[in-house]
Amino acid sequence: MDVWGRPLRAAEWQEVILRAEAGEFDEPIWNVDRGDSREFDAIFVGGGAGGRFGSAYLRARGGRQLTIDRWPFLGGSCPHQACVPHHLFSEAARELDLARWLSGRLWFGEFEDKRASILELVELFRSGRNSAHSFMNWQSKEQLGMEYILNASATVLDEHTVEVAGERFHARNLVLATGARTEYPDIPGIDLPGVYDFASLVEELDYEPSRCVIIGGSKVAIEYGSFFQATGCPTTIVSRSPLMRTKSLHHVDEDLRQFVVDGMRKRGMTILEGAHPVEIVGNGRATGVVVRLADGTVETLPADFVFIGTGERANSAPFVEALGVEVDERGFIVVNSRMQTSVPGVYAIGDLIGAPMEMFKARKCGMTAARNIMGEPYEFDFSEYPDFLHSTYEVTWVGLSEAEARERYQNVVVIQMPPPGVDPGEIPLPCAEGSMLYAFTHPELTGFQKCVIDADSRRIVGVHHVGYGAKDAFQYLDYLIRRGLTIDDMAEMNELFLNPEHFIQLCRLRAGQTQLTNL
Ligand code: KPC
Ligand code: COM
Repeated sequence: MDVWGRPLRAAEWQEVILRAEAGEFDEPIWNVDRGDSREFDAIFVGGGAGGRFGSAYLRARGGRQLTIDRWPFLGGSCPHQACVPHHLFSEAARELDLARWLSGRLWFGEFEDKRASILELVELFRSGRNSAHSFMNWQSKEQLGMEYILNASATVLDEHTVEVAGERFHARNLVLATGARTEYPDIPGIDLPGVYDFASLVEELDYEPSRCVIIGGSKVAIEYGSFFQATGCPTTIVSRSPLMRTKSLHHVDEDLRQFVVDGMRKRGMTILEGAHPVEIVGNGRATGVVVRLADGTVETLPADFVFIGTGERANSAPFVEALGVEVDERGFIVVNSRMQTSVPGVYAIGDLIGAPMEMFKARKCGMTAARNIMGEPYEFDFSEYPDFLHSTYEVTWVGLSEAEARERYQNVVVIQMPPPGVDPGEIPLPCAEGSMLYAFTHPELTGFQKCVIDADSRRIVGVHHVGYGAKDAFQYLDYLIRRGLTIDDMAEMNELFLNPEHFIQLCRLRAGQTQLTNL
């Protein structure tokens, strides 16, 4: 199907994508300017967030790109299997949490967890996701002027040549952007029906789970587990390391961690830390997971639904084979700060180069590759970044944890809510829009926040938040902290009361001090 020069409306795209997904046609969707004889500056293999943003940026810089994706849409796993469903499920978890705690009070009905269905929400997502897909195609074509080939796999032949449906395309550079997938642990029974990861969950779930065991303690494990539990599906997390204390999550403050993990337990989840999965048992479908607990005893946890949250590995094998690009032990492609691989002219971006598997990194890697390809030396260092996850809360943090700050600075001051030593059940703080109903009914559920300050320089070195509505602020706090934000700058900001993080006003209460003290 050739769409070049033919504007398609979003609704028409939806139709095309639905038909392609239903297997009604398997030819490529060609959006290539056959009349343009210029060489491509880059071919992006993979049109997810990294490939799409890199392509758009390169095009905006006056370059010529070609983006190829095996799916019939651009945007990749984000709108299809990853970020978008995760946020839908996390919002549901948060709504369900409120409905449970306030069951039978105010205008809330008696909470019936039979009405909260994992399957129904998965189906809601599955039937609605195409609207995001079609928008990606429309925007990329009509507004961003990108050239692309969809619904077709690309075979890399050498560092300048890619083959699609028997046709060869040449470019000055290649940008590899094929992402990652769940790494399944090697344990017996892992192939049984009833074992899912975040991708197969949205593609394949066809029954209502009634008891869940999650293997692994990643962000995905915490986020999906909190959702399953909130629907009334009793959920157990089996994790080797303590939750949120893994190498892949840095700068997690211990008090924040405890608030989050205690909160999950308070909502009925079982969290087995230091536990190892031994085997998934079942006949026809999983019926349980055998685990070795921290104390060495072996137990079978019943489950008709097993969810893998152990982390991801790269989709890099074809590139190793075709180009010999250097990879690390999990198959992630090794790049420098310009996204250049070990093979000249070949770049790699996004999840394919490893953690963090976050949107800002994917998109900015794409931009970084594009700028370098277009002749502008540009580096991207993503060793420090604002981070977040969901339980039934939004959990956000940036900068140093309190413990890290104390190792680095002699004179650390902490501003915290609830203040240390105050029983969270005794004061309804922090509270703000999003937690007001808890503040007046369940004060201990309102959240947690901490601001860490180097008292000598007066600079804010870390901020940590559990609650609702503050995530957005952390994008800007990251920027400000990099530029030396102090407690005095914070005291001058104009808060929009009741602001979800109380950092501005709490800093103002102390900023008058020459010698800063805790609050
Ligand atoms: C609702 C309520 O109790 C006021 S919240 C005041 C928080 S702060 O300004 O951060 O001390
Ligand atoms: C967002 C996908 S769902 S992308 O980053 O805009 O390509």
